[in-house]
Amino acid sequence: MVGSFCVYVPEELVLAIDGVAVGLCAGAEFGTEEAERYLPRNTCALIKSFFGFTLEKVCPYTATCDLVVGENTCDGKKKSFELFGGMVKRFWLMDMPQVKSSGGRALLAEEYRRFAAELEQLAGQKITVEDLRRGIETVNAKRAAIHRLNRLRAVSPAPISGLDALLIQQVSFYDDPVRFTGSVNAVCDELEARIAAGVGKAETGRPRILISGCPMAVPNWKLPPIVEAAGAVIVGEESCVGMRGLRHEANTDGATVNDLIDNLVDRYLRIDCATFTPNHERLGHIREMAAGLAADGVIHYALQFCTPYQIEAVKVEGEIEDVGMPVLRIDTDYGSDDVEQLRTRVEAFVEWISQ
Ligand code: BJ8
Repeated sequence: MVGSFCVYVPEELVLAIDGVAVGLCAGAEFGTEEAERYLPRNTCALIKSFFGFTLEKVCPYTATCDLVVGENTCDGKKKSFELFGGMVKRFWLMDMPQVKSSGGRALLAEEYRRFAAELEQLAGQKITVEDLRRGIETVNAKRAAIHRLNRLRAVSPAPISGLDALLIQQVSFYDDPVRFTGSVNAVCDELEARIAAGVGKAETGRPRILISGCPMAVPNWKLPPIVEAAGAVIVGEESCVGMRGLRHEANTDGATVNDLIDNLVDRYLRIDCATFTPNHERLGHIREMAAGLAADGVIHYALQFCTPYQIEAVKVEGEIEDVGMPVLRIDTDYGSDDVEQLRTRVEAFVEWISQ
C-alpha cells in the first residue's frame, strides 16, 4: 500500500507491482494544535491537516501504508516532509523539477526510474513491461471515465451537482481503480438518461461556475455548498482533484519498461501545477474549461499561505477577466470562522453574474 500527496506521483507504477495507491492529503481541521507543535501557524491547511491526521491517528491509510511518498513541489510540503518522514513506516522523497525544460524533463524521468526501483524493492518483484502497460491501461480507463463525467456537466441544465461531482473525484484517490471506473461509468449512464429526459440537478438558467485553484482533499466540502446554496451550480473543477490532475492519458506503446516510463514522464509533465514556472498552460486550460462548460464565472480558490496558487491567482484574475469572464478570488482555510463572510461574497458574485 503506497500513499502519496500529489498527482505527480504515478499510480501506474504502484499498480505495476500489484500495489494499492492512496491519496493522503487531508481536508479537515483536525489535530491542528498537535500539528502546530511542528509547523508554523502560517502553513497551508492541507499540510497542517495531514500532520494533524497522522499525529492524532485519524487517518487509517497513513498508519497502514507500507510506503509513503513525498515530493518536492511547494516549499511547505518540501520542508514539512523533512519532519513527516520520521512519522511513518517507510518514507521516500521524490525530487521535482520546477521548470518544464529539457533538464526538468530529465529530472522527472530519473525520479520516476528511482521510484520504480524503490517499488520493486518494496514488493520484491521486478516490474515487467506487461505489468506497467496494465497499470497504465487501468489508470487511463479511470481517467477516461472521469472525463466522461465531466463532459456531461457541460449540458444545461447540469445533470449533477458540483458537490456530488467533487465527491466522486475525491473518491478516485481511494477506491480500487477498476471498481471505481465501473461505478463512474454507471453514474454516467444514469446522467445520460437524465439528460435525455431533460432532467437537471439544477434548473436551466442558474449561473454556472468553474472552480479553479488548490485541490479540495476529502473531507473538504466547505466551498461547494456555499456556492450552490447561493443559487449557482458548479460545472467543473480546474484542480488536482478535478481536471488538472485527471485530464491527460498516457501512451501505452513501448517495447521496454523504460519506454513506458518515458510515456509517463510525457503525460505527467503536462500537469500545470502552480509550483512550475512559468505556468502559462494553466491559464489556457482555465479558459478552455470555462468555454467548454459554458461557465458564467470563475471562482479562484486558494488555501491561505499557499504561495504558488495565491500569487498565480493574480494572473488568473487578470487574464480570465480580459476574455470577459468574471472572477471571484477566495483565500480560505479549513476552519468555519469565515463561512459567513464567504457566503456574503459568493452571494454577491452570483447575483452579479446572474444579471
Ligand atoms: S500537482 S497542486 S497535488 S503540488 S495547497 S500543499 S501547493 S501550499 S497541493 Fe498540489 Fe501536486 Fe501541485 Fe496538485 Fe503546497 Fe499550496 Fe498547500 Fe498544496
